[in-house]
Amino acid sequence: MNKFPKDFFWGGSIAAHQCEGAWQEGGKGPGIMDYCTAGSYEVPRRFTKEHEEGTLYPTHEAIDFYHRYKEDIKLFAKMGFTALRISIDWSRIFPNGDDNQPNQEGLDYYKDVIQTLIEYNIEPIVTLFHFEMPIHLVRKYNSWLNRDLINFYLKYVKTVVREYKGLVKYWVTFNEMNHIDPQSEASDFFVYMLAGLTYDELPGDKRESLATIGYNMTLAGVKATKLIREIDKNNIVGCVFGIHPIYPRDCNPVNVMNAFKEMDRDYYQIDAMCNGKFPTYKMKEYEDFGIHLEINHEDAQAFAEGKIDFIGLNYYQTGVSKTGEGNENDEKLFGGVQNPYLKQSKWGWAIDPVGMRYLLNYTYRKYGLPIMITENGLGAVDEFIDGRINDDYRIDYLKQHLREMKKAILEDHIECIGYLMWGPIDLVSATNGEMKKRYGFIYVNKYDDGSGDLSRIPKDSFYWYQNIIQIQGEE
Ligand code: BGP
Repeated sequence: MNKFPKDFFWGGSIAAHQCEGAWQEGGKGPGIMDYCTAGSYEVPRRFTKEHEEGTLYPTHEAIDFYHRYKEDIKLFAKMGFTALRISIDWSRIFPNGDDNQPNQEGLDYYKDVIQTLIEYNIEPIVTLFHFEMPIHLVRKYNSWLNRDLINFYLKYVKTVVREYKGLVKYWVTFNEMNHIDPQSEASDFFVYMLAGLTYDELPGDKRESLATIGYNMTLAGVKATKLIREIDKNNIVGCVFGIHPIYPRDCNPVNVMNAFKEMDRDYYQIDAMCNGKFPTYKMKEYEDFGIHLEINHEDAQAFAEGKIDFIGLNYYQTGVSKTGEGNENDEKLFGGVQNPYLKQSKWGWAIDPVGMRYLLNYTYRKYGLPIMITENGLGAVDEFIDGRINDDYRIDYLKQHLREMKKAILEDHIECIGYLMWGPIDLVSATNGEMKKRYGFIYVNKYDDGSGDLSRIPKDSFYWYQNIIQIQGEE
């Protein structure tokens, strides 16, 4: 018996701003991602407060999921998906964020998406914040630096969770808020994705600003968790973290320790959400930097009452510790220095299937909570040859990751409840803002110069995944 568990979720993950388009339709307000320029591996995308005509293509049109979701969901169903993780764009529900009334058209749109999924027996797993928020909340209130944001977020959460009561059971409060950390040099990219601000725009002491944003988002997360369960006790609430495990560069104990600390930095919010308390070690670390955050009685209670039910992990790569002895001249990559044992994707991401097993073990043994792989996939350049997209490299990547995940479940007894492949349909890359980097089982005829008729074409991996789901991953 070499199958995945019977009720295991098989599916994929997408995010509103990367696929919907229709940025000014259906009563939607301008969101932070509507102000990102297109970019590429060579030219990083920029974030602009003003509308720069012609440079903002990616999220404005994306792959037009807004109008084509029925066709796309039908294709997911054809592959046999039992779950799809979508996100709700906050700015479709409250166009400015501080509006008195929600936008009914936005609520109706997502209701129809959700109902379509249910018709095909696909469990909707709904993320409430995947780098999407009304830009007005940044301009008028200074984003998550202001505690008022927590109340605006909770109002939005209450509205949608009530609206979809009985339809949606699995909720995710935030996607990858862990990328804000005062200890690391946060890139413009993550500060913008999470708070709509560039690093330079952070006021005063940068570390203090980052700590405040991280704290306020975590607090919003635990408060939302409690609220979602109060609205319906059958709701199951999680939070998604993007973690790439960090390996030590060698067995020098100093380097091993450094690697551990670098990796563990990504866990303080998971600690807060699983242990019922904002971690004391984090507060003390802040104090070491001269940062004083106040946890009042009400906050402490919110942490105690807002523990999550499952952990979502986005896994793409591992890194090698950037710090440590003998590390001075190494090339710096996204995840640290280059690992000589691993190949990399065209975008420099280390391909490491065993790293996924390691991450599952590490996280499960810390908290004992069910884990869902909420993102994993390979960004690659796909080509049509003789009317067909042969993406064996993607099949190979996914196959190897599934094998390691299976070992984690069947041999290590980790409670992993689902595998949601990232970008089951080609969509706009979050980091680079380009279409060239494709993840999908389904090709979308859309290119970075704006051309393409948006038609959808199954790649070879489409049929491979269809079979894997059918045989429950048995090999
Ligand atoms: C994760 C994000 C996703 C997705 C993915 C791949 O961090 O949650 O939104 O984009 O990374 O990244 P990219 O699209 O840049 O290749």
